[in-house]
Parts: sequence; structure tokens; C-alpha cells
Amino acid sequence: MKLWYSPASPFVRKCLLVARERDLFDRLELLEASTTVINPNERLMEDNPTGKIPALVLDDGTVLFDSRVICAYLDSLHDGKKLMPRSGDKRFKIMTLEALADNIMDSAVANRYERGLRPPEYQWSDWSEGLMRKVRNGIDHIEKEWVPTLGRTPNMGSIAVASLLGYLDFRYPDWNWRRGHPKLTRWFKRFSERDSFTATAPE
Ligand SMILES: N[C@@H](CCC(=O)N[C@@H](CS)C(=O)NCC(=O)O)C(=O)O
Repeated sequence: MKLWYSPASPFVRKCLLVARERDLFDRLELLEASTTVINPNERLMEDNPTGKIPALVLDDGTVLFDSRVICAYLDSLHDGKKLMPRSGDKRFKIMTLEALADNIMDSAVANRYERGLRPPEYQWSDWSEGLMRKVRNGIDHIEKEWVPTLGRTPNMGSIAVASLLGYLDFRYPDWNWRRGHPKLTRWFKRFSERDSFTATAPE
């Protein structure tokens, strides 16, 4: 299987974390792609018409995207404990946590494009502030409601949250998401020590 990837993408990191946590990493061939809205990777766009990473090309040529689908597929390939429960209330809870983390990542990534790609004369500070307000609000919500679901052993929701927090540390090192979030800070410190997490750190 070939994974379109960039080491800096938090959505890619989710997939790599799943692969590493469930011993599937050796089955992935990594295709590095640098891609943005204004400078898309043409070869990637043939596989994923949205031009986004990650995208997974299976051996029979089938292409899977986005990160939620790829993670679910990888989770179907092993016989260990599933990262996404197959049924029951827990399944929908963990799906919602993954969606929450993904949506916060969308805002954080969009703001990075706004600040890093858009020419300064076209930047709009209200837009940036609005996006970062969503990020702060989302992190507040995880601190208040979701720490018990994050748990001690990884699940699909906690993997998404770890990717999000790793991305904030990487791209927003001065923003200090830890302030006011002691439970999440403690949980993340422990998760960060996992081999899967250190092996997937952005360069
Ligand atoms: N919903 C997608 C989001 C993926 C995404 O936004 N990837 C970014 C990199 S972090 C990207 O490829 N951006 C290029 C673009 O928007 O054209 C997923 O979960 O995979």
C-alpha cells in the first residue's frame, strides 16, 4: 500500500500512529507530497481529486481518503484490539471524539495557511482570530468532557487528539495550549512517551 504523506500533516500522523500502534507500518510505502491549495501536487490529485494528504493507494489501485477512512481501513487489517470499537455507545463516542479533533485540526491548519500562504496585504486578523477561537474552544471542551474517554491505552479518538496536540506544539509553539488544561497536559505527556508518537514526530 502506498500512503501519500507529509511528515508535518497531523492528518497523516493519525494514520501513521494507527499503523505503528498495530504493527502495520512495514506494509506502507510512503510517497512524500508537498501540496497546498495554491500549489497542488498534480500526481496526488490524480489519486485524490481533493488534492489533500493523506491518501492511501491499495495494491489493486483502489484509493482511500480521507484520514478517517484510512484509519478505519488500517484498523480492519489487524487481529488485535480494535482502535475503534465495532459497536455500541462507545463506538459513537469515540467517532465523535475523532471528529472533534479532526475539526480542530482543520481550523489550526486553515489558520496556518492564512498566516503562511496568503500575502500579508490580504490577511484578515478577524478570520485568524475566529479560527484560533475554535481551536481554544475545542481544547477547552476536550479538557472538560473528554479526558476519561482518552484513557490510558490508545483508541481512535485519543490518537486523533494526540495528533492535534502534537501539531499545536509543532506549528504554534508559543501559543501554549497547555495553559488552563492540566488534565489534558498530563494525559498528553504520557501519550507522548509512546514509541509510536516519538517515531512519527514532524521533522
Ligand atoms: N479531512 C482531511 C483533511 C486533510 C488535510 O487538510 N490535509 C492537508 C495537509 S495537513 C492538505 O492536504 N492540504 C492541502 C490542501 O488543502 O489543498 C483528512 O482528514 O484527511
